[in-house]
Amino acid sequence: MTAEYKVDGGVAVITLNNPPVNGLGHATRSAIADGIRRAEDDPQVKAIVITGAGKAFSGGADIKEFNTPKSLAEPTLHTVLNLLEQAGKPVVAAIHSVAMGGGLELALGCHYRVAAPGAQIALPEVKLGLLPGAGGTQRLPRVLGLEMALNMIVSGNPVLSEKLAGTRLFDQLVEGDLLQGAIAFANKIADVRPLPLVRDRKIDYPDHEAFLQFSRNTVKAVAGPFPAPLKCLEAVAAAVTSPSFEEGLKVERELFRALVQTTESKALRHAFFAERAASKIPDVPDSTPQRPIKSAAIIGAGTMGGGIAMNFANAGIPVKLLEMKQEALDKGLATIRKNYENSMKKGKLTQEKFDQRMAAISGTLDYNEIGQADIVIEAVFEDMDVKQTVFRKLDEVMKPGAILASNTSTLDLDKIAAFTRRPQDVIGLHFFSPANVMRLLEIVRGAKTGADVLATAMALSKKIRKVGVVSGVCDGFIGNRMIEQYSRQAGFLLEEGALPEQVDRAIEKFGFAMGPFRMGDLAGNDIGWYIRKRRYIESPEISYSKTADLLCEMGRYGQKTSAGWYDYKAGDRKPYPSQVVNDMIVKHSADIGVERRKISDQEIVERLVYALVNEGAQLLDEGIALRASDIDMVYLTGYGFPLHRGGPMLYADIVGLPNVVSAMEKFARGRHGEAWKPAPLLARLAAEGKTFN
Ligand code: T1G
Repeated sequence: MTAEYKVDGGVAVITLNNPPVNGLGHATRSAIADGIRRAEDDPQVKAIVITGAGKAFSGGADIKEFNTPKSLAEPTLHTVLNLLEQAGKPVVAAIHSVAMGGGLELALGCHYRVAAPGAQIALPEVKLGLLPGAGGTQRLPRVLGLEMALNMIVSGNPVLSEKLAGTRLFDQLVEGDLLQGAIAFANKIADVRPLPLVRDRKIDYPDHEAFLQFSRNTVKAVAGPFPAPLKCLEAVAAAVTSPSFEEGLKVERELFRALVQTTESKALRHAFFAERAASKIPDVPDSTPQRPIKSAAIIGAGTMGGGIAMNFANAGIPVKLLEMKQEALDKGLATIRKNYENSMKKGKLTQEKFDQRMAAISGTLDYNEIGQADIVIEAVFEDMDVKQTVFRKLDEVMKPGAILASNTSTLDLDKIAAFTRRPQDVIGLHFFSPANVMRLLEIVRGAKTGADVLATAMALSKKIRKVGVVSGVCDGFIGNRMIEQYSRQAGFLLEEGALPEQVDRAIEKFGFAMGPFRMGDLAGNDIGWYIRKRRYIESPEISYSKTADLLCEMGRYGQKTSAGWYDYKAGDRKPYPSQVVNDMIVKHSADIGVERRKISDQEIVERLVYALVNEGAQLLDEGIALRASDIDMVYLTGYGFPLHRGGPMLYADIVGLPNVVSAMEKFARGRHGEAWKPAPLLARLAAEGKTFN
């Protein structure tokens, strides 16, 4: 049973005990129902207290049960709530730490609620593409009022229990021992009748229609592709417009059922679990010892080095930046200061935090001053000779046990580790620009990287608020290896008839934050050019469109040269289609004898996204990526893949792998068809009617 029952004096105590957060799974719901029945049948019992063991009162419905028969098996949460409201003895919820979703709804079905301060109170279902499906949209407005309840439900954000102390949500705030306080409260109200029910309370809000209409417009404006926020609003509206509580509950149930089936909700639930699954490394258990990270050093104070340093300062870890020349160091520190000043101007950073963070960052020109750092991250030029010089030096100066990390985005980490006498201490920490903003951190595991170094890096990623995803060593790791195939298709599409603005518009309509050509202009087209030049030598068999090279030969590197795939005007980052570039593209098609044709947006999206899916499957086959959901996390947090589609691999699952493979077979009959050979895993899963996730 995942709830304990004991009687303390005349009070029955039901303690939820379903680690890690007392998710209201079927076994827990059954145990609560049993506890209520036992308490009802015991004449010694005058009152009932429900509380949670461990780190939560309850984190809500057990989302691991969603879309499985268990989530609908009796007793459902509705049934448990009916048992609570029909009990003949008072039930007191004793809340601490976390009361979220179904957990808060459970408490709202009790007659009374007492809380410890500091508890996170929320109905976060909207963040999973859902709405509170166990009466939360009907009961919360009855204790907090229409506006506060609507804000909490549409935003899904937690509010601390002490902030709600003065409302009807909590009958008492308990300092000190919560259970003792709750039992004392239960004894005090044991004989009070009638038993108060939240459902019987009225919501008085004069002219609620005007407020609801205003709220609808506001929510519509910010909901984007997600249906849940507006459905949340309609459910809360039903609390004030329905003729009875039961009617309102019916509206909530219908809206919930509609949402739980949406692909947007499946995508959000998938992302929720994918983020947590990514921190699990199969052969590195949670018990693996970690190395303490109390200080850091960064080699290189450029864009990446500065951004990386900010992550450490933000997490309160002192960090020292090393540069070769004073002016480069000064420039790097000045850039960091400016970034923090901008955040302060936007009200995102207090002066106190600004001072703390700036105090945590220092600079030096002397390698000997960084020797005692627990971790050093190299963020210098992407060239193996430069990496060799730096890692040889680090091997000399860093204390034994220091972690030596490289921020390399494509180079062979095993080669870099071999520049040192301590390959077990070497790891890749691939940040994404801007490093202080992008949440993705590819943690590149070298052949010799120690398990403790890996465990430390994963824990560090959480501490600096990144999503750490483990990658094996290959050219481009996970993200860049896949974007390579995406970029190849983008180039071929130009040769066959599309223009940059059509490709970007099509994929941005699909939901990408930015299409490949706008992205190239932002990141710098010369970066890809430099990598392709290396590729032409290393892997001459791989064909690329020449358009990107021709563009660079025209000196059009992108925004940094005020001209790239698009034209730019001074002081304006808006991309304008470029006649010069489009003429170059059309001429190039003629030069290579390709007859341009009209290409549909659908073909553009399929070729760009399925190129990612196929390479992702290849990465799984090779063991570079541990799981499909890791690949989805890489794309959701590092490449602007639309969250409402859940990542390339989930998107392929939802489209259906056989459909993906048949589209690829069509492309395989076209130009550069060799690029469309299905990865063995993809072909196998499609043939077996299975999915990646
Ligand atoms: N069900 C099952 N497992 C859950 C869970 C849940 N509701 N919430 C968290 N976990 C797991 C999580 O996967 C991880 O597992 C571990 O707990 C620690 O989580 C009817 C239908 C509660 C604030 O949306 O916001 O109720 O990786 O790393 O930082 O209306 O988890 O260890 O194996 O996040 O301390 C609504 C979601 C559900 C709450 C704790 N509830 N959870 O944060 O730990 S829908 C939520 C959170 C619902 C009803 C509807 C956070 C947390 P593992 P963690 P944390």
